[in-house]
Amino acid sequence: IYTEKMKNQLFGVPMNLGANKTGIEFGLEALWDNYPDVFDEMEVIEIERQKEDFSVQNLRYKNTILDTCERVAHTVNLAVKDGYRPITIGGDHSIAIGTIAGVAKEKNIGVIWMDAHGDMNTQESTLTGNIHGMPLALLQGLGDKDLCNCFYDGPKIKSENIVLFGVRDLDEQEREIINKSGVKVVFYDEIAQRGIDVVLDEVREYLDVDNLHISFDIDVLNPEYAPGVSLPVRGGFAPDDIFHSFKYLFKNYTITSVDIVEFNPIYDKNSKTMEFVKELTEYVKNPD
Ligand code: 5AB
Ligand code: MN
Ligand code: MN
Ligand code: MN
Repeated sequence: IYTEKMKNQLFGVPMNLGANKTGIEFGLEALWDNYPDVFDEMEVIEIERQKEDFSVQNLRYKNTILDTCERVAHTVNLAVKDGYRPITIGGDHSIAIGTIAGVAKEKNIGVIWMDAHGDMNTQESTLTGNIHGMPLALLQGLGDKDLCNCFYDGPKIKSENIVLFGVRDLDEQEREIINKSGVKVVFYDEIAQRGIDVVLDEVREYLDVDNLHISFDIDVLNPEYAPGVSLPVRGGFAPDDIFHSFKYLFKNYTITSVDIVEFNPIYDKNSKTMEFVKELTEYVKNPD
């Protein structure tokens, strides 16, 4: 399709407040230091700490995350309007509240959320209070009203246009929210059993949109290949599966925008994860 002809614009958001575990905030610097040629023209959207309201329950650092996501949405939105494909490197997954709002204001998009987790908690269901476990719910209008109304009021994505891909760890109440929402869930086990090509073809048939946003959480990989994440879950993809899937998606959709999130260099081993992030970013910048 036309995806290849789009110019890219690379953004970095060193957010870690959605995850409440140290390390993710150092990911961008590590990438920049090690691969200046790949990450050099990245525009960094800084975190500006806001006064938090500690009477608000289960939404840790809500005000700072909301402020950051508003600015991320604005910046990403301008890039889309100018005809670019924004590629946003995290940072924890809360930043997708901003990236997707920024794209969805201009374009009717589907979303493939590649993640070991569901990221569909609300402030009522969460066991941790960490907002990086909530962005996919918020983007559908489920959960905290202020966060739901980031950048513009109302839901950003229709539930029927969302596929959760590679999941292998859901919280109990989160599972109920997911089932009620109607989001399509493709568990990693099913992909392993039935084969990735069969499943990708089914996703293609199900997700009947032209424009697709890929929100990629590195923990969807098997931690053997990508130990550099905050919340590893056993099992999961090998890097080849991911490149194969990206190729398929780039061939079958117009990829409007991509997030690559949750790289935590503190837990990396032999730079495996960092190298993977570099290679995936290179692929997205120059898909074949
Ligand atoms: B990630 C957990 N479900 O809500 C929660 O890494 C984990 O962006 C969320 O996928 C994982 O805190 C968030 C236990
Ligand atoms: Mn995630
Ligand atoms: Mn995850
Ligand atoms: Mn194939």
